[in-house]
Amino acid sequence: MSMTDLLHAEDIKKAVGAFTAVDSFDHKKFFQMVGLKKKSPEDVKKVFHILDKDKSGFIEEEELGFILKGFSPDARDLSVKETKMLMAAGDKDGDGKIGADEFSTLVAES
Ligand SMILES: [Ca+2]
Repeated sequence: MSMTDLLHAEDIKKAVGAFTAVDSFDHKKFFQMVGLKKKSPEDVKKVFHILDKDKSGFIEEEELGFILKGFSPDARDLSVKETKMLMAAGDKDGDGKIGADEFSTLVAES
């Protein structure tokens, strides 16, 4: 399963392209633009599992920094500031990582 099996390549390109400037990342706009917000809960879970590179069941801070690359290999890494802000938004139970349910909530809130 790759990201383009779930989301339109053109939407991914536009969404990644909208946040090329460092510290411009807005996850709510990004999840809308990339088409994730419109996807079924099952598909959102599939996207989560793609982003969970080491298959630990969580998106840890390091993986979160590479989240854009999970959508498009040539995308930039998030800055430390962007990564911390996204973690703060997504990590509802404060364990320092984002689980599948937390990811679904983050997308639903977008
Ligand atoms: Ca992980």
